Order: sequence, then C-alpha cells, then structure tokens
Amino acid sequence: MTNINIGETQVTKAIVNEFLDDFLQNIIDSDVVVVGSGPCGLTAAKYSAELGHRTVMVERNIYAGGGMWQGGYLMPKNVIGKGAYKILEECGVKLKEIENELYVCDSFDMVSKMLTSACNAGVKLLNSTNVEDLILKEDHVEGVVIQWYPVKHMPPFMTCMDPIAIRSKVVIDATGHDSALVRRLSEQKYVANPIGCGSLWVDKAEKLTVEYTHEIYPGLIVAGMAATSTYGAPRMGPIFSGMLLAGKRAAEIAHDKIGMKIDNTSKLRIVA
Ligand code: 48F
Repeated sequence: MTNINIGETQVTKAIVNEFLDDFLQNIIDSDVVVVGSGPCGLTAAKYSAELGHRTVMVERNIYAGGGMWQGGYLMPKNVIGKGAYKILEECGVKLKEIENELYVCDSFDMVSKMLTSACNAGVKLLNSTNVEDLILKEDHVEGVVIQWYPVKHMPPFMTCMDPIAIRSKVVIDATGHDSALVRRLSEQKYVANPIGCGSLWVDKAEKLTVEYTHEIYPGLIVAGMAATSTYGAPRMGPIFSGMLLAGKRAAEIAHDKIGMKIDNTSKLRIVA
C-alpha cells in the first residue's frame, strides 16, 4: 500500500480553489469567447490564443471536439482537402496523402493534437456549459450567458435556475448546425433567421463556409458550419478543410476587431 496522506477535503479544496481561481483570473473577463469546440471553434480558439488574446472556449458537451471524433458513417477517419494541411501539420497531426492534395488522418489523432495545441497556446475550456444567450448592450455583443448544460435536463418542476455571464471583446459562434447565437439574435429581429444548410455540394460548400465566416453583428462572428447554416449554403459532408480555414479566418477577424495587426508572411503572429 502506498503511504500517502491525502485527506478527502484536500482533494475537494484543490478542485474548488483551482476552478474558482481560474474562473476569476482567466474566464470571467476575456478577449475572445469561442462557443463550440468542433474543428472550426477549436481552430479559432487556438489561433486567437496564439495571437496573444485571452481566449475561452465554451462547450456544452463534457468533451471537446464536436464533429471531429468521427469522419463519416461512424468511421473515425477524417478527410482534409487542399489549403488546411498546414493547420494540422502545425499541430503535429499525422496526415496521409490519398491523392493529389487530399489527405486522411485518424480522428482521435486530429482531436487530441488540436486540443494539445490549443491548450499549449493558453486556451481555457469551459466544458459541460451551454451558452444560452448573449450580453447585448447598445447594439454590441459584449459576452455570453452560460449555464451548466445538465441544468437543461433537470425535471420540469425545478424552474428558475438563472444562468451567469462572462464578458469578452468578441464572441465567435462556432456552434455548428445550430447557429445558436445567431438564432438568439434572430429571435429579437436583429438579424435574419438562420436558413439551415442546403443539400450536399462539397467544393462549393468548402469555399462558402470560409466566405460566410464574418462579423454578423457588432461583436459577434459567425463561423464554420454555423455560417453555412445561417445562409443556407450547401452542406459539405465529412470533409474538414473548410471548417479549419473558417476557424482561422474567425481568429483573424477577431484579431482585427480587437485592433492589432496581423503579419501574414508566415504563421499568424502579433506584430503590433
Ligand atoms: O458541430 P461542430 O463540429 O461544428 P463546426 O466546428 O464543424 C462542423 C463539422 O463538424 C461537421 C461538418 C463538416 O464536416 O459538417 O458538422 O462548425 O461543433 C459545434 C460544437 O458546438 C457545441 C456542440 O456541442 C459542438 O461540440 N455547441 C452547440 N451549441 C452550443 C454548443 C451552445 N449553445 N453552447 C455551447 N456549445
């Protein structure tokens, strides 16, 4: 038997103190909040943090990665097209070229290495947390309203569990098909209702998901599948290049918005 004296409440104290400390120091007030941790959100968060922004990624699921854990038809192989190779290479993902500039990798390799890379860049993750609303002041988004995701599934008699809020300079809606934050603004008629994605057309969808990634409302950037669904662009099926490039684009837009210049000559880097 190992001879270590660890009291039960020491473990509890370590968790509570560290969580609160991290929350107060790094999460409650940040530069960029990325909602959703799929390929788009995770890329956006990694680059935002690498650019020097205090970045928080909020995910309703207990684990991060969104749709990246499986390729298509429940088979854990992810396909990447031309253009996004470098994003994954930087994270150390092992990519196999199938044919001219079309690559495939193991989904768990992609998720774990992208997460490591985001973590090393300083991204903070709030998991099991649902973003249910925005802070909206004088026509400008200033953060998000959060609640533990399990609260959504409490019995109906347990009502009135108010959420709390965290502030940020920019919010990125990377919630995938839901376009959750765009939808919330559309309910108040600030933007049009998200249309939902159209039928499959791979190369057109890959391009449009990046093109439609933009600041849809002051302080709110819509990115990746959330952008595709907002504007009714075609679905792209199980290929992830558009999502990765859209995430990088969202980080660039956030960076410009926050007011620092980007050096485009190599990797994204702060120059001022
Ligand atoms: O769905 P998801 O992977 O979106 P994405 O990053 O990439 C889309 C692709 O995975 C795939 C595709 C291309 O091959 O068609 O669908 O644009 O990740 C979205 C994440 O957001 C979380 C959700 O659990 C998922 O992990 N999410 C959604 N709504 C909320 C949320 C919310 N309100 N609060 C917190 N997280």
